[in-house]
Amino acid sequence: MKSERTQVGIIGAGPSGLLLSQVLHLEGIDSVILERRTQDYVLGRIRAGVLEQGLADMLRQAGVGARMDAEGEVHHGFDIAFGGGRLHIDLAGPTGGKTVMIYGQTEITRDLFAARERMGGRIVHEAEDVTPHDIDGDAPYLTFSRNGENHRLDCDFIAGCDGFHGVSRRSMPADVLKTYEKVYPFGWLGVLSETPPVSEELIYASHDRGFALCSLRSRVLSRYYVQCPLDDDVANWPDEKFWNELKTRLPADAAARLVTGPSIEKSIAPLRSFVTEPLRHGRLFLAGDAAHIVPPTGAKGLNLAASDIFFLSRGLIAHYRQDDDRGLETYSAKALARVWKAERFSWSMTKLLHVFPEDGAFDLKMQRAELDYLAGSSVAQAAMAENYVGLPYE
Ligand code: RFL
Ligand code: PHB
Repeated sequence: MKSERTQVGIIGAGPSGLLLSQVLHLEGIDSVILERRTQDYVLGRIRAGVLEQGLADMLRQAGVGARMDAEGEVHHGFDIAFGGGRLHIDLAGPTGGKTVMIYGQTEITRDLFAARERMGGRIVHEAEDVTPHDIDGDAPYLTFSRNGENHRLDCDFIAGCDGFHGVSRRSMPADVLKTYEKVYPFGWLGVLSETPPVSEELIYASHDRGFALCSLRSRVLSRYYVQCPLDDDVANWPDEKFWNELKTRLPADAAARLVTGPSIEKSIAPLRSFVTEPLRHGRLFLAGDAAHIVPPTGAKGLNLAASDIFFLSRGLIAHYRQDDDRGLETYSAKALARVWKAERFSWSMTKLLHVFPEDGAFDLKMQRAELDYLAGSSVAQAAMAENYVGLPYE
């Protein structure tokens, strides 16, 4: 058994784990990341694209904001299309100038990997059977195997940043955890294509055939989604069929302008709301998708991972710098307070814009009344903008 020691053992090299490791490093705190996959695999996942200002600021402070600021796009609003018309939601006006940044999670991850490498950060890829031990005691450790060899990593704390299917959450005693979950009866079929985006800003479209979203990564890279049945398969969606379905669900002017092309990525993501409480047991802390999932409609998943890392890193820094454990003790409550508000927003956006197979005539009238109310109320639009740009970190 090969042994080593670090201050914070991090499971998972997604955005949560990488950002935590980077922030801690800048404060002189040592960490090791154990990741199950290869770097290429992690970078091949196409996920989030909308960053709140809080996340963008964290990346800048962590020294990984330069490419985002050069290549990302600042968006001041987005459109909601319904009933043949379009409603513009202004973000900056009602929020004192707050905006969102359009920059792909893949690029954030790439920037963080590069920074960690430059600064000599230790990331163990293809770490198998990662297992936390003695999280209740003062000397926790992780075991894993790599290339058939067994390893042990001793640490002061363990950060579970290993996503929804990771091992961290399962390592907490079952009688300590309480989970809350809602699974939606549909998924999102996403397509990435090297075509100019149909619109400068995002369009969220509510249509009788189901929801559709026009998003982008750059002026030459578009990201589109359509709501699809939960048990659907990408094999059922040749490009031609996808583009036709998307056009049907978009307002006529956008459909007419849409530039189509071969898809370079196509995948289906199920929609789920999920929260586990608490986020800490002993010396194991959960952060990001390991602890909570939101349906992507509110664009909050990655942003919640960032606020978790903000609270957790502050707690760890105060522990090592000032011998002050209050931040670690309040981590779970502080992070969860923000998580639940984003859960509410993501759930309400999902309810507002999707076709729910079980909905009757009354539910459809309620959904339409909600959209009409939003269209006629600057107060409702301001509330949507306030949530979309992201609620404060404290
Ligand atoms: P991740 O990204 O899942 O990373 C977890 C890492 O842990 C590794 N791992 C393990 N390593 C070692 N041992 C184990 N046993 C392990 N098990 C897992 C995994 O290989 C992986 O590398 O979680 P993290 O870091 O918490 O980041 C969360 C975000 O990825 C996620 O919340 C967002 O992508 C959600 N999301 C969006 N969020 C936004 O804020 N804005 C958006 O616009 C947005 N759009 C989206 C999204 C998610 C989507 N999908 C596919 C779920 C759009 C989509 C389609
Ligand atoms: C994306 O660009 O992938 C994206 C944008 C907005 C969302 C969800 C996903 O609400």
